Amino acid sequence: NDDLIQQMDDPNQWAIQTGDYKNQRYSELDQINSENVGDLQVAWMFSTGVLRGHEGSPLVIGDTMYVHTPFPNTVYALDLNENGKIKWKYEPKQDPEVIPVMCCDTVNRGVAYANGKIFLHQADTTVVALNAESGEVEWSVVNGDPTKGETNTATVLPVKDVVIVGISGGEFGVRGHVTAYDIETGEQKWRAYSMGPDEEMLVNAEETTHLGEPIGADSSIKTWEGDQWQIGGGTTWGWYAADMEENLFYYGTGNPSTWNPAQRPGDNRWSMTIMARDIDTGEAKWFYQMTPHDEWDYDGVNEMILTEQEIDGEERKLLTHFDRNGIAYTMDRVSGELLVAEKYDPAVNWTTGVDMDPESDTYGRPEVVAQYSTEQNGEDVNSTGICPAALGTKDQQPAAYSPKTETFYVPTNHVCMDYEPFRVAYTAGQPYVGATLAMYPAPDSHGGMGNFVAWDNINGEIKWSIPEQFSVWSGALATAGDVVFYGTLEGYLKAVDAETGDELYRFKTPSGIIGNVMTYSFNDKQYVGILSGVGGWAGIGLAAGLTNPNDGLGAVGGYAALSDYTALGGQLTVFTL
Ligand code: PQQ
Repeated sequence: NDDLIQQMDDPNQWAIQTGDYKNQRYSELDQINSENVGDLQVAWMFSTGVLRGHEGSPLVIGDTMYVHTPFPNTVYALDLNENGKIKWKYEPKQDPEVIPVMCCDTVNRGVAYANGKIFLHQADTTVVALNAESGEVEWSVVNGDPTKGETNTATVLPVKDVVIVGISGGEFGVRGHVTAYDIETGEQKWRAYSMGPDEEMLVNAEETTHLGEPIGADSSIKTWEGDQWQIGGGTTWGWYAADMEENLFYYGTGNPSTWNPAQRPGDNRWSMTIMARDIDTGEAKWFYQMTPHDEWDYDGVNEMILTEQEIDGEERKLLTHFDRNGIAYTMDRVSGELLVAEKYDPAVNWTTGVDMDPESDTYGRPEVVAQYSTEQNGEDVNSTGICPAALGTKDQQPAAYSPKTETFYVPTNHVCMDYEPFRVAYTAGQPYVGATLAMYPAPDSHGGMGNFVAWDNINGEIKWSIPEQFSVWSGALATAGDVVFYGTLEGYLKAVDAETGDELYRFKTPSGIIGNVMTYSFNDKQYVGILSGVGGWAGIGLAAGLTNPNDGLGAVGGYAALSDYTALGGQLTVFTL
């Protein structure tokens, strides 16, 4: 896909949600830098007309900015020549019945661009290709069935001649999959399930590996009781990365369904797994299951950040992943070898760490601390004080990487939980959760529920950490100007020094920020853009008007104080010097 690659290589554009195929969220622009970022001013604002959680970011292609909204997933094309005058608007007609089957707010992580088209993956799983100039629908295809709890919140990955798309619904017993559609026609090219029979997973018993060993025949169904894999979760609602040289794309799979682990004995493969697959065929090259037989809802879908760095004196192609389970993994992305696995929040207590001895029977597995298990010998156990909470040390909010500082900038949660599993029966389209949760700040944190962490992925160490009152639910941006940006749930856009973490700028936007900071340049002037609009899982109390502390899968109580700081809104703020 030469058009998209050209746009991604041009730092004046913001052509893909993740910054580039490597998910680095790094910009070469340096007009705004650590010396002058304190002088930022608001250039213009735009109200999206929608009030729930605004994730993702706008794209900029040439003189046009593309802005999306949560459900109903309106897309605006804005003219940068006229401070955001509306060129066209696309308003999908979607059945509001999809709203109650979205687990964690009606968010959408943004549109994608390629070959003169804007791709929108709607909440109801309709994938639409819009003409980027006119907004006309060029093709549309339906990827799932909301009456069975299949929905979408993720962006799509346009790569080569396909768009690769995922699916949500792990809280409804949806069996996850990734699907490739032809970029020009929408025709389905292949689909790979996260679990089930080998042919449906697009795996090869001898050639697909797990930590260097072939996975063998029936690697998934052997790890489930009966046909539970058919409602096994492992949904694919996170971010996707691609390495064109290796012809591979990377993503992670979500929690096994139900949240009650006693109900699904076994390792529940391949939920909670990093997957490397061939872009053309979908065939799996390697897997790594981070949390076998999950007992805490630590979905493995967070972004995979691709870098080339020296490790043990050797230049390698790496993949770094900050998992919900509180461990940051550094892997060789060609072979799938595990190189580093360390906690990126010292509060993490459910595991003592990952077995790094390749000779050991439990190589690559986290050692679970019995006290924080939610199941013993097939029986439910109520556990208290588990860190992190189900929303993880980090959720979908993507980190950034600066090749200048060789540092990862990680928005994190610092939240713990009580977890009470209960028996649940599967009914299509009904919640299949099976646990009651309470969430609260980690005990050592003086009430702080988040940190903005600078991470060294080679040594597996925190460089510095900025405490935040609430979880940092916004995606970070690093720039060649040695500035790192992120948003806060109270609504601040913050800029910090890439080396020291010293705060250089803050501005309070009209609503809490769960969007991702982006930057672009137009007529030789650098701009920074951010969507405000509180919501997502952390902000679900405000977004959906819930007040019972256990509602919103336990998040309502944990984040109750947010309503003292911010209220609903949906707006884009664009800054410049
Ligand atoms: N979505 C958010 C958010 O946007 O704030 C947070 C979460 C989701 C989670 O923590 C989830 O576990 C989650 N799980 C699924 C799933 O299992 O299918 C989907 C989603 C989603 O689509 O947003 C979330």
